[in-house]
Amino acid sequence: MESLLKKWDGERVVIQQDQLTGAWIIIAMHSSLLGPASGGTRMKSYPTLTDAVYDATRLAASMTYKFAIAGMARGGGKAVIALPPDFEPALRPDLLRRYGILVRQLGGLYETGPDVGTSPEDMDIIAETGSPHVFCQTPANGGCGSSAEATALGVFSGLQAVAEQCFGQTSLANKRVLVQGAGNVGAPLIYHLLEDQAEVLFNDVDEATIHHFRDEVGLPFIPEHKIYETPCDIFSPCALGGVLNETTIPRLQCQAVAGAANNQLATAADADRLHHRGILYAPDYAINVGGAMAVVGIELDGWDQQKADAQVKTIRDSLLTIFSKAKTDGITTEVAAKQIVEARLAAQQAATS
Ligand code: PPY
Repeated sequence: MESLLKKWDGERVVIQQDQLTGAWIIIAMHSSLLGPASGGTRMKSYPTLTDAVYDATRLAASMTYKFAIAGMARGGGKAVIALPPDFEPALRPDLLRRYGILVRQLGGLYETGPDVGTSPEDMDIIAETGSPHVFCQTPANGGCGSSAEATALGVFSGLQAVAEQCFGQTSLANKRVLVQGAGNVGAPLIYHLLEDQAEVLFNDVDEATIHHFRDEVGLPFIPEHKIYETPCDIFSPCALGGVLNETTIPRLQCQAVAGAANNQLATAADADRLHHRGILYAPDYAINVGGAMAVVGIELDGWDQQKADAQVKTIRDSLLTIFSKAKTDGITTEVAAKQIVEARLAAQQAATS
């Protein structure tokens, strides 16, 4: 844990044990340079506390990069509520309220929203004690609700950039896209792709989701063990992170990887592995920022839906800029995106110091 925190370049981490449930609450605040550290609350079980802290710190750094690449005045943060394996669901609302108290005590240093394992309904509960630092409450509570549709629209716009870069076409028509994870973001993404005449293949682990897309929509279902070697034009990871690693990358049979999942690369070296295989990679934080953009724009800057959609669609241009910089400079897309982010952070640092 000590070496993990020493290596991390963020500002602070707050760790609190919830005595009544045995859950650990970890709030990682990576950067407040562009604005208050903001990002969702992930709620799940982890093998160890160190795994949970690792996830929170890495995800918080991604939020800094997301907001910076999208030109939003927000900093990066993320919270993890690491549940004990035998967690009793009836204790969940009170756990969320105690978490809300901690968020409010931080006084705006960290602002939260939904992530894997939490919903707009959970944000309503957190806001009972954590208000006003809670995004994405339900519309009934005055919030903008789920950001999944906006994330999917942004990923779709990113896929259009990939189609332009790789295949010289502005639509996804006739391109074979394998979507890994047809959940909150993957499902609306699949519908955008179908509307654009793409050929969609999918994988999921949830029986009802598999039934829907395989039997009702009629899409080919790719089982878990065949995902990485299934030939496709674009592989789109929309489930959990770490799927691009030294064992999966050599198996890929695609021209590009572009999807919604956070932290898709297991390590920094995996960007080089993709590059050496000639596979175009859309940096995850650049392509999946649509939800965060829409939420912040709508709830803080008063954007209407039309404005939010238009802004989210600028992800296409942002990716084309990254692809072109990578090509010109002979660097990976991951490094190109990182350089753009670092230049923006450095400019802000210079302006404020
Ligand atoms: C993400 O994009 O991963 C988020 O965490 C979205 C978000 C953005 C701002 C506040 C809360 C959640």
